[in-house]
Amino acid sequence: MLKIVVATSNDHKVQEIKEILKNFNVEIEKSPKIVEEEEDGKTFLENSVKKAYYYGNVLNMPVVADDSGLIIDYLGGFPGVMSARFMKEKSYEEKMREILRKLNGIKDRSARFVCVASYYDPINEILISTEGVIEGRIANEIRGNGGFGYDPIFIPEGYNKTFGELGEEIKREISHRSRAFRKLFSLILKLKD
Ligand code: ITT
Repeated sequence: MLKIVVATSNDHKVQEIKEILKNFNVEIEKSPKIVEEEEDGKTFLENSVKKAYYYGNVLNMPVVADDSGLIIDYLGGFPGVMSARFMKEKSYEEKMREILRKLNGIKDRSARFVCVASYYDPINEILISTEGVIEGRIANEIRGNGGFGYDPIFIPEGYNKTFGELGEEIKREISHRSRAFRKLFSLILKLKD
């Protein structure tokens, strides 16, 4: 079975990626804690590749990394690549309240979650990146406590409930992360054939 380390410090991501890849015959492990380079890229792709390179080269083994975030059209794409760093010292409850405040009375609530997943194998010098997107809108209030991060204010297209209310199974079916990682692993497993 193929063993791959996930280059992240976010336990929620590891858990989601493990579940997403259940049927792929791969073993997913969380990376050991190593001090990470700053995520200062301007795009999800730049940050995702940076994480994969950094961890892959330090650990000298194949790794996958994910850079993701919430894009809100009315706010010009904010928080976007800043999703984790925006109001860094504050709780997600406070970050979500601030976003809801910025959108107070605004009709255009369109938004999307984006995930760029990267695989880097330093031994064979292989780099693959894939993108997954889930379109949706920002709710009028915080709803549900499932998932993590901004899940309680994001309503995916085709539903009337937030990711915080919909539960793991539905999120796993349709999320930006599952779309990116399913594509990534179909490509990785083709390489291994
Ligand atoms: P690593 O860099 O260590 O992987 P991180 O949490 O800092 O962990 P990112 O830099 O990719 O990860 O930031 C992504 C942020 O975007 C994350 O902290 C959430 O705030 C938000 N986000 C991404 N995917 C999400 C999801 O599925 N549900 C809710 N919020 C999400």
